[in-house]
Amino acid sequence: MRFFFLHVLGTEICVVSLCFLGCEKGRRVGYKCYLVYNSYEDYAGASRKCLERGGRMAMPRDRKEQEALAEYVKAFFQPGNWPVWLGINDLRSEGMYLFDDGTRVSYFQWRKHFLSSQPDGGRRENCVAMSSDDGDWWDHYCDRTMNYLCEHKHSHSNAWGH
Ligand SMILES: [Ca+2]
Repeated sequence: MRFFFLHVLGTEICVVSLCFLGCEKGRRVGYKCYLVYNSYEDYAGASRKCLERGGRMAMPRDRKEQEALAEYVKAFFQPGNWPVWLGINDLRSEGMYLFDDGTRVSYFQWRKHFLSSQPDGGRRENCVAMSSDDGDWWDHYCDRTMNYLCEHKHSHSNAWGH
């Protein structure tokens, strides 16, 4: 009975803050929580779905966030290897990568390999996905559909940012 009460209380907190969902199921890193959505969307659809759920697309801003996100995604999909949308694109200007909120990307985790270094899609591929096995980034056609990552504010923090 006590457990049930706590569960109901948690649900009420979730409704008020619009952020608890990510932290109950996903991976907390600092002020934010990453959450995999295991359904197929193109980039624009993934962006819309994250906003509808009170979050936004995942935007790993530094090495610490990138490494935590990569570890979470690998554990979620293993032993498979799947691309997962991040909130990063160069739609506005080729080669200038912006997060989905319009801020500049300064930390990158492009795949570097002698056979296929990324990004390699030029003006054709302008949206970025993480591969689930190693966390490396690849540019893709934005209308490709794949699983996606949202980030949610940790409970009780009102603002995005560090
Ligand atoms: Ca591009």
